Amino acid sequence: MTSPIKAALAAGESVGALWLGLGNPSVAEMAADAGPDCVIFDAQHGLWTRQTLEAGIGHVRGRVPALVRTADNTLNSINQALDAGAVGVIVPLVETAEEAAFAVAAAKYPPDGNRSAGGLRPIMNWKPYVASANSETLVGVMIETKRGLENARAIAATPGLDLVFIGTTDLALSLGVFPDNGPVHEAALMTILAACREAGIACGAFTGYAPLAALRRSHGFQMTVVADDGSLLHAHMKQAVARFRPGKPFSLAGRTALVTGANRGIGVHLVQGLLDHGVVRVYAAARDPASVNASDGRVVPLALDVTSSSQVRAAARQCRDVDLLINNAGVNFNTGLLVEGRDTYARREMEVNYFGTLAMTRAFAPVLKRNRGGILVNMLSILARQNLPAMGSLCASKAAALSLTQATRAELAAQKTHVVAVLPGAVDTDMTRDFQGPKVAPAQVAAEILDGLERGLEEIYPTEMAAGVATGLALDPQGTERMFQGFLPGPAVAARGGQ
Ligand code: 3PY
Ligand code: MG
Repeated sequence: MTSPIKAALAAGESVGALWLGLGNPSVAEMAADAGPDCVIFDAQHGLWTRQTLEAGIGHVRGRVPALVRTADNTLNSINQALDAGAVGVIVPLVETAEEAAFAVAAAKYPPDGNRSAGGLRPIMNWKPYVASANSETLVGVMIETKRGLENARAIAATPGLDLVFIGTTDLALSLGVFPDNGPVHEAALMTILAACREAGIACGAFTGYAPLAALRRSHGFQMTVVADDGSLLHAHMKQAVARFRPGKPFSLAGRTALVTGANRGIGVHLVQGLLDHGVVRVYAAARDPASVNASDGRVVPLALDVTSSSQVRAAARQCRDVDLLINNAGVNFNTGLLVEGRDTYARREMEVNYFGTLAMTRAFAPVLKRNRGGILVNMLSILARQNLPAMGSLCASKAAALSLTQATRAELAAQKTHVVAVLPGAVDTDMTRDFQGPKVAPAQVAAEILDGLERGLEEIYPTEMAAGVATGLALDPQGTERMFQGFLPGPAVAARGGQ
């Protein structure tokens, strides 16, 4: 038995653990497949039985080092974890040097300690196992109480101890600073870290998610937890349910809508869809109102360039009955950010997609307020959430507009305006002429948008592509970014634009 974890910690390296509490051996196998430095089976708060722990460790053994956070500081708990094949134990709630010495002794065979001989896995490889177990088994104790903190130096100096692992949540509870933690908690962590440094042993801290684990690593904590199975599953389940669950349903019938960019692309179909849903009027805005199809008497063509503040103000004065504003006008020059001589394109995209949306929002917020809050819809793109470098500046402008949408939702909540972000994938319009991948007909996208509006969604992801990317971003944001990086063509595609 070798313990690369013990060696790594002794060499001053940092390790990131996956924490397993669900008690499911198959989840342990998935955790090992993810390739962490080690996995920690939580036998204190986790759902492991002796049988499932034995099976779980069997699934990961030989691939990833398995540690067990024991149920408690007893001979039995520590022995059973090691008998199951763990390369080390982390013993909870240790408060004194005597308790730490008890844990060390329980993890070592005589004459060094009082571990009892037995267990299927040790016996399978009996003589070599016993010969190396005492020196290679990692023994860690958890400091996670005020009393443990007070005794940190004595605990860390316990002979045979390899690691102090801080139970950050219990420590916060014990110090009376849960859940905000703050400076008292931070100082306690640093005190324990310093005690471990003085004693020449490793110090770890429970973190629970990767960015915090990386931060703690930078502080010198050598063992952190990058994720735990229960929280991962629960968080993803919750957000999946929330994404699908409708909000307060809205009826489109009887509304007065204003759609910008109404003469082409999705805009044309939004206007038609709204008419089909029974709106009483649609102001169909375009820079050239003659280009708008006004064959239905409810369509009112409106001359509007969203980058012209005077035209935007005039529209808000004229269209005082609007209770559904769809900021659909947009421009895409299909250009990478660093393409020589394309600076004006990036500015133009910001002007239309971001500042145009902002101007319309400002001008129409009072109109919507007068009309019982109404609905404000911003046509963004899934590329607002993930940059596609081939059209890098378009994505930056859409990301800015998404951020604007979030702020708007908060600012207009008091006047009961329902603010919606629409984030479609590739739609078959003039703007995507150069895009070779699968594109969805704008009529279908418009129908998907109107369905989402009626269901009261705050974020609508039309097209299967957008739904897939949104899921990829939730599950694996870095993998999604790398995938999009791969779509960058050699020479920049020809520039095209249009509002
Ligand atoms: C704590 O934070 O208290 C722990 O024991 C980690 O699970
Ligand atoms: Mg704890």
